[in-house]
Amino acid sequence: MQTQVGIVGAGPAGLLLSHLLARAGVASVVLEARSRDYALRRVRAGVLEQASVELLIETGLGERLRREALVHHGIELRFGGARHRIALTDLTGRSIWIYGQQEVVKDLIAARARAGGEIRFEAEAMSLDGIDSPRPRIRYRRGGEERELACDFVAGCDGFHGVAREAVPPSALRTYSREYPFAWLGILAAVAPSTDELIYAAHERGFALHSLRSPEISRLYIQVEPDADLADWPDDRVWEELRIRLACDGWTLRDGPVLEKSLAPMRGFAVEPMQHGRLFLAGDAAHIVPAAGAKGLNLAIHDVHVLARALARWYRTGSTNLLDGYSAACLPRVWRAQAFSSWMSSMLHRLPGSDGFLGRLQRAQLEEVSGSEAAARSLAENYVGRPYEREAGPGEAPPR
Ligand code: FAS
Ligand code: PHB
Repeated sequence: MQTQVGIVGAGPAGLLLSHLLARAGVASVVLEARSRDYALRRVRAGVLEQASVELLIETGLGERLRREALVHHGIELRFGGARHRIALTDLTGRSIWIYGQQEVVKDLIAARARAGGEIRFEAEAMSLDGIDSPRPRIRYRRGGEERELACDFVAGCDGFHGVAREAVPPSALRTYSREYPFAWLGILAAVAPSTDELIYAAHERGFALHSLRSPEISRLYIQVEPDADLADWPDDRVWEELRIRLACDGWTLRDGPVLEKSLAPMRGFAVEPMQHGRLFLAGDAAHIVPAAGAKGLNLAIHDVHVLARALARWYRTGSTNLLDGYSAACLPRVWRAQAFSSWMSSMLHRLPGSDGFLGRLQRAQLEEVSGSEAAARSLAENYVGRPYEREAGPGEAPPR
């Protein structure tokens, strides 16, 4: 089988890349190891930066997002039993949108289907060959058969545990990683959220986050040990821990049936460069950030925005300048998100030393960001995300 761009992974990165390429008249085939049902049901991100939403709306993916997403203009930091609002929009003029990653994936799969796009589910990529040649090939297994997809370029959008990154000779990649000494236990619950804005709580028993998906569905997280076992966390224990860590006067946490429960290790990871020969890595295949900054999905969207424009330029003009500059165009945003997510994680989580000197530093940091407009604005600017560096392409809106 052949195509122009072979895409490994039907997560938000791979699907959005296929969509953006199709809009530029570039053909692609997406290979996804898991089933369509799995891709549609996997619960992950929930916060979209303004630039992510603008790109989705601008490229024809806004119909349901506009109708169902919740626009938020602030978040709350909760510590010492008190509430501290960070007025995101007042401080930056920009907002965030609450719209589940599942919904983004659902919209993308529907849009690809409407456009006759090719997504092959239950097609696991086994290896990439010839990524240093003008005609790389993806060997994959589907229906018990070995098959091959030949293409001009390969986009590795197969997440942290994918095969694409492994195809790059280790000598050609620098890897940066950091394991955080905690994990997140997340639940999706069929109960109306007990808050109108996200609550990030720092508590002596550990971090907690009250997020949401809709007026009927809540999404909540607690910090647990890196080696925690879900079997030790029955629903009522999770709710009890959430009640304690989110407690403050005049506020009550509503609980309800738990629809989904999962554990996520927290790590920081990045590779440089994000490309090798005709292989380009995007999203979690190239970088992982701890979830406290709500940046992972947003970085994936920015990566494929840059990559789609670079590939479209190559097919239109033969110029490789944007392709050659792909990593340089993505890495500053990646490292800014790493720094912000690390800072949020260190300020809000219970860490070794939080009973001592470090704990006092964490509290001073929380008081600084809640008491100083300049510090609050810095948090807000990073949280809502900066506008994209953009050039006006044919038929595109002028730069913001
Ligand atoms: P993904 O991992 O989503 O997709 C990769 C796809 O590749 C998968 O479907 C996989 O099955 C497929 N694949 C893997 N190997 C393959 C192979 N060999 N062949 C074919 N297919 C293969 N980010 C935010 O911005 N905001 C948040 O609020 C947020 N919350 C999060 C909460 C949790 C608990 C977690 C774990 C992450 C969160 N993130 C958040 C980050 C998350 O959204 C990721 O950044 C996002 O899923 C990245 O998307 P992709 O790069 O497309 O990778
Ligand atoms: C979520 O809604 O899943 C979510 C929100 C904010 C985060 C992480 C996850 O920082």
